[in-house]
Amino acid sequence: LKHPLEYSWSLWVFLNEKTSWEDNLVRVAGFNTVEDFWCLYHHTKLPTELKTGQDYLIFKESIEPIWEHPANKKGGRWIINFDKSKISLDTLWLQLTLLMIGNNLVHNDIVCGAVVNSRTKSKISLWLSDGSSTKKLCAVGKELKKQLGRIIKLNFHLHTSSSNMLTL
Ligand code: M7G
Repeated sequence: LKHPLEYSWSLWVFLNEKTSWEDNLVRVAGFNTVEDFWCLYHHTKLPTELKTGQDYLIFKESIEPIWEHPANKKGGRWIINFDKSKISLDTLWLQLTLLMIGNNLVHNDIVCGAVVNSRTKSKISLWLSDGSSTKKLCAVGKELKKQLGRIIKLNFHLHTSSSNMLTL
């Protein structure tokens, strides 16, 4: 017997090989049990093993990991700034993934997915569907701070804007 997750999820990779942004997005696999997640985890590279410019994206199965998708259109993301000397990108990514797929945050209904960008300055972010409810966004942000160690700062950006909407 496998242990079911509350939602079904997809792992995507952004390959950074093609000219058009969208052509780089590839859905790797789906999972909806704890066991299938770990199987996928052990068969894929760690974020730090990706090439610079590549991303991992884990999203609810019904949501494409793009701003244009209806679930993301009016939403935004918490960008997680952390102390790289105290926690590694790989560890933080795993911790965030487990919180998300385990339904261990708050307002799990507005959680769309999480992204790790392998860059010179790598980033991890959590995408939420409802950018209008400051109360809900902050509740999720505070929960992230409470549950993830070594977070320096959280910045919320709407997908439609590059400016900072909230800081925690
Ligand atoms: P990024 O990969 O999120 O961050 O966005 P980075 O600046 O650290 O690399 C880089 C660029 O990719 C954006 O400026 C857009 O041109 C494109 N891009 C990123 N996202 C997430 C999307 C998206 O959801 N839709 C579209 N159309 N382009 C995107």
